[in-house]
Amino acid sequence: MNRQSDLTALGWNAFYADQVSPEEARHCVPVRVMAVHRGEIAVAGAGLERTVPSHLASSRGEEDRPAVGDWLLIDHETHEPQRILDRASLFKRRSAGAHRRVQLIAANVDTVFIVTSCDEDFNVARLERFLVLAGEVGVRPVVVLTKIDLTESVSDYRIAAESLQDGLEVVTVDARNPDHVARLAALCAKGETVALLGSSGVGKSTLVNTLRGSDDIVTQAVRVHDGKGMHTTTVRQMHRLAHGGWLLDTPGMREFQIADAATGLAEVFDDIVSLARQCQFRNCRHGTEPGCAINSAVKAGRLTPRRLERWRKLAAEDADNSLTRKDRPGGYR
Ligand SMILES: Nc1nc2c(ncn2[C@@H]2O[C@H](COP(=O)(O)OP(=O)(O)OP(=O)(O)O)[C@@H](O)[C@H]2O)c(=O)[nH]1
Ligand SMILES: [Mg+2]
Ligand SMILES: [Zn+2]
Repeated sequence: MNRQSDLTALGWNAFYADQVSPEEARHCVPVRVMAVHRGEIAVAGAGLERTVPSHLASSRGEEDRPAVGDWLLIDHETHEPQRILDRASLFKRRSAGAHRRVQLIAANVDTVFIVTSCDEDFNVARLERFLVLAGEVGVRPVVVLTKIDLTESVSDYRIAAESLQDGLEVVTVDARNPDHVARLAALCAKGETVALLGSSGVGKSTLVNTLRGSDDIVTQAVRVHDGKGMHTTTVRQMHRLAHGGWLLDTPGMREFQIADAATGLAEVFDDIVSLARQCQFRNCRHGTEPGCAINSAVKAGRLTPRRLERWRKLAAEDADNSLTRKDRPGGYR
C-alpha cells in the first residue's frame, strides 16, 4: 500500500508535514481524528485504523485536546498520542454555564456548507452570522438551500442569499435527490474536508446520506405542526465520500456565538466597515454625530437601515464576548 497517498486521501499536505521534526518522524506517525468518543478517539493514518486514548502526553491549555479533523502524532509503537499539529482552521465555541469551557467542534475544515431550507428557516441575519464565522475561522463558505421541492420561489431565496456577499457560491437542492446533490460533490474534492453548518431539521444529515449514497445516518422526520426537527445528530464523525472528500456533520454546528470576529465581520460587512473609517470622529457611534459616513449612506439610500441594524447586533455581540474573554486569566488566543 502506498502510504503517502493514503495520507493525502485523508487530507495530509505540506502545512502539516512541515510541522513534524526529524526526531518526531523517527518515533511517531501522523493520524487524523475520525471520531471523538468519551475518553477515546478513532484515528486513521497510513494503513492504520484504530482507537487511541484521547489524552495527550503533555497538554498545554484549553485548546490542546483532540477535535474531529485534527492531525495527531502518535507513538508508532505504543500508539500513545504525543501532540496535536497546528490547525489550518478550528471551529470552537464556549459552552453555557459558569465555567464557559471552550468546546472544540471541528478542526482542519476547508469548506463549510451553510445549510438552510427554502422555508421559514431561511433568515438573512442567521446566514450573515454563519458567514462571519466562516470568514473568521478562515474556511470557504458555500450556501446550500434545501427543500426546493417544497417552494415555488426558489429564485427569490437564491437571489437573497447571493446578495449577502460578493461572489458567494449558492447551490439549491432537494437534499434527497442524488442528481441535485452531485453539484455539491464537486465542492468537496479528494482529501478535502467539508463541515455542515445549519439549524436543526434543514437537511444536513440528509445531504450527507445522499452524498454517500446510503441512509445510515439517522435523519428525523420534521414535526408537522412547527416545522422543526428534533436535534437528531449526536455523534462527531467524519464521513468518507465515494470520490474521496470528507464530510463532517456534527451536533455543535447549529448555533454559534460571535466572538473575536473582527476579521469575519469586516469581510461580510465590508461596505459598513469601510464607511465607518470615513466618519469624522474616530469613536463615532453612528448615532447623531456630525460627519457620520454611515448615516449619510443610509440617508442617500446606499445602505439599508435593516442591514445596518444586523451589523450593529453582531458587532455588539462580538464586543461583549471578546471583552469577557480578555478579562479571563489565561484566556486563549
Ligand atoms: N422535501 C424535502 N425534505 C427534506 C429535504 N432535506 C431534508 N428533508 C427532510 O427534513 C427532515 C430533517 O432532515 P435532517 O437531514 O435530519 O436534518 P438535520 O439538518 O440533519 O437536523 P439535525 O441533525 O437535527 O441538526 C427529514 O425528514 C428529511 O427527509 C429536502 O430537500 N426536501
Ligand atoms: Mg442531522
Ligand atoms: Zn459614524
